[in-house]
Amino acid sequence: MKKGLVAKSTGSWYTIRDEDGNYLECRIAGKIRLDGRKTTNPLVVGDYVEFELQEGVGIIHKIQERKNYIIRKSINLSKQTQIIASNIDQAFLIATLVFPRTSTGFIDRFLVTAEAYRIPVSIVFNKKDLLDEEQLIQQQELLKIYQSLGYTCFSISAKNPDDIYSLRQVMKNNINLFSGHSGVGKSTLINAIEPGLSLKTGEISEAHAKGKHTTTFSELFELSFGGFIIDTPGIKELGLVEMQKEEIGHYFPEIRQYMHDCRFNNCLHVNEPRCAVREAVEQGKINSNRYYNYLGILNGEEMEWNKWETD
Ligand SMILES: Nc1nc2c(ncn2[C@@H]2O[C@H](COP(=O)(O)OP(=O)(O)OP(=O)(O)O)[C@@H](O)[C@H]2O)c(=O)[nH]1
Ligand SMILES: [Mg+2]
Ligand SMILES: [Zn+2]
Repeated sequence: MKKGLVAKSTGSWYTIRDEDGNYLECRIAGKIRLDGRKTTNPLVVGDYVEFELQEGVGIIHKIQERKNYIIRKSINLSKQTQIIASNIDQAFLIATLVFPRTSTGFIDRFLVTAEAYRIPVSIVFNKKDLLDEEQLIQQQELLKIYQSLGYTCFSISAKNPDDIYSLRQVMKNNINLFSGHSGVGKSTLINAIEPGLSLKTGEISEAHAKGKHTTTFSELFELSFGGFIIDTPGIKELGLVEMQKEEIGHYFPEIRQYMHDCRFNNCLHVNEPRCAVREAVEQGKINSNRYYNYLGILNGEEMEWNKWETD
């Protein structure tokens, strides 16, 4: 049996990278055992599989247990869950203040999802070249907040070679995931990082200042300087999956820091008496926008400023 890594999945066919670096088209054997969860996609980019060749076609017999994954639920429609990618060393959340706008609600949901599997996240604020003075100040403030929580942040433009150089340095020899809304520049950045790839990129719609979902399948690419990068389709919304209410606070580093001083050990930090987290919010030790986003996640709601309307 040969071993390989899922580089692309288009439904019934999978592109597998074998251990020698060759790419092969494969299908799943009828009897493969996948975990019981109902996801739209049984095998995902980043999965390690075992397969055999039968007349030039690979047949996948086994999937190795996933070290981690990023999973989401569509909030509006079917509530089906989808695994975006697995076995990631680090995730890059590509965000933009304008064209399109990424809300902090979306950022915080992404961070929570990644924290749940201890996937390190860097936040990459892209399209710096499009910001006016006031927006630059806003962005600096966001950077300060997230850096103080321990997240690596970048403020970059895909057009600036020095910025691309700094991204290459941190990506080297890792399996890196790029995620974020449509149109934030994921594929553009990957093209700049690895110029040979020539990935398709799309315009931003003038009317809505939103992307047009140019990338339609996740795909893993080799980096010539070492490691891999996974480009993904833009996501509109990020419904959280497999999370208990009591867990959510653990995935906010600043709430985690104060929660042990709450009077009740099952405190959800909403309106319980002697809640150390609320106290920290009142004293300005916890950013109130982050706290509101926590409440939004806790209530399972998209709060007004979190809303990401469909195109
Ligand atoms: N001005 C400016 N434009 C950028 C920058 N980065 C990307 N763009 C533009 O933004 C548009 C969308 O870029 P894409 O790379 O297609 O975005 P994406 O995140 O891959 O979008 P999906 O594949 O739809 O998820 C393109 O017109 C890019 O040229 C940047 O730093 N500055
Ligand atoms: Mg793209
Ligand atoms: Zn509390």
